[in-house]
Amino acid sequence: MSRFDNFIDGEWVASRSGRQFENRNPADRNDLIGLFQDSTPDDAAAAVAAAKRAFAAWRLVPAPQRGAMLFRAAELFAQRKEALARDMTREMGKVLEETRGDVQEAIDMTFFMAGEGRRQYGQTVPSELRDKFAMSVRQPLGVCAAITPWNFPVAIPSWKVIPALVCGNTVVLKPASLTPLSAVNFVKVLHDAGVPPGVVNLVTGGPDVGTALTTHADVGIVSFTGSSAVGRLVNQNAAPGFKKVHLEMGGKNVIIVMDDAQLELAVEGCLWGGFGTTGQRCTAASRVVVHEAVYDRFMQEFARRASALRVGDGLDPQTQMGPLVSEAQLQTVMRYVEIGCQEGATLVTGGRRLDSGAHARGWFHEPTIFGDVQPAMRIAQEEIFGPVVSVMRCRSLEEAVAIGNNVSYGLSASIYTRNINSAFAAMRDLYTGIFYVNAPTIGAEVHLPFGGTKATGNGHREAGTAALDVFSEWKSVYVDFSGRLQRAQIDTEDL
Ligand code: UN1
Repeated sequence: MSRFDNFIDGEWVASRSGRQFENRNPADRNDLIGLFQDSTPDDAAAAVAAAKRAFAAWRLVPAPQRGAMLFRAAELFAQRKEALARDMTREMGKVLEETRGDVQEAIDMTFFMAGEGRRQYGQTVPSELRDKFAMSVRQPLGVCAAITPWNFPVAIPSWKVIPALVCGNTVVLKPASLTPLSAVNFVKVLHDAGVPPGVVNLVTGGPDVGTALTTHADVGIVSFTGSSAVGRLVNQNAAPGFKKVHLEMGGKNVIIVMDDAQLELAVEGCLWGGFGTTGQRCTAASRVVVHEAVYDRFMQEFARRASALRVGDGLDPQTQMGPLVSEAQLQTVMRYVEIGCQEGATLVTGGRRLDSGAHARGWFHEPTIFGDVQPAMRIAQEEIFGPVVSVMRCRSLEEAVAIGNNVSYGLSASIYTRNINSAFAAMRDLYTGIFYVNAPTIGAEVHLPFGGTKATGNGHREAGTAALDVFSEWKSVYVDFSGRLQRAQIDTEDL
């Protein structure tokens, strides 16, 4: 039986609780992956203390040297890609092709951010006074608590930890309890790349650990990805201490299919956007709005293709869609299928749990499509985080955009059309953080900002150079070399 420890101050250590929790394969609950530390607030405090001590030296390591370490980490991620992907599929279920993509995202992010070691540009501006120099520089915030979800268990830690490090912060990572192995693998890469003890710490466990981190006086910034409900708690916990808080939360993303769309392409996009990662993405295309002129043709093909998807163990190369991550997630999906039926939507395909034969040991569900969905229905409003797509009709672009915007979330949206005017109008009018033309709502690249509006986020963006704004703050610096007191706004020279 493998037992995995926390990583604090460069050492693998057991929790003070003496307790562990199990990590099991969602495709086969008989497959016990290992035991992980069920940590306490004390463990979290020890990790914060280590990170605080390490910050004193880490902030002074020249940023290009921090970047050089991260270039090594990127190479190690690339070397270990296959092993990390296999571990990830085994612990959270998505198919191997996608877990390879998840690791690739971390590789890309790490190479990109390593380069920021030589940039992190500030501004130099002319002073309004003579013999005075004015500029702005980025400075780190101190200890960063990174709280990460199970659906992208290597990629999302990289979105947070890597930019935090290049900016000179130290980190305590608390991964979702469903994917601690990927977090262990992630931290090992950084350790092997030469990141010094205490600079990156890992504490596994439940909500107690999260609360300890988000309320700790020595944590300067919290970066969280997860549900909007938990994000609100994180925000509330962090508010009394005036911590900087970056939140990346739910989505109810829409694909609009216009009457002039390439239908085959739109169907492919909806399949990938709706059922990739078993629908467990914050960017998942869980809503599709189709022009009434092509609705029947679209639906026929979409349903045919969805029902043909092979559902199974993500490690099997034949599998196209893996299990749900946990029994609780499966139950949520089943509950929403019931809700959709009760609300009067048409169950076009799917709708059932798969639990016979090889499926009996895991948390499998059919790819499910509801048609004739009304925009106000719960299945069209609430994030399900599973393989359930709600399809609605529209009569015009304006109506489609209104439906698209009429949800509490605002992460990603897309339009399929061959009309450039429709594409630009939709791009301008859909109030989301990400927008696609003739592509599904998923597939963000690491060098552009990632995040959303409304209940999806709190105004920050990760990835791209926008991440530097999350993980650093500005210091404006004035150097007066006149040798006399010069008073800004007072000693104005007559022109
Ligand atoms: C998420 O859904 O939590 O754009 C992240 C995408 C991926 C990241 C998704 N690159 O779908």
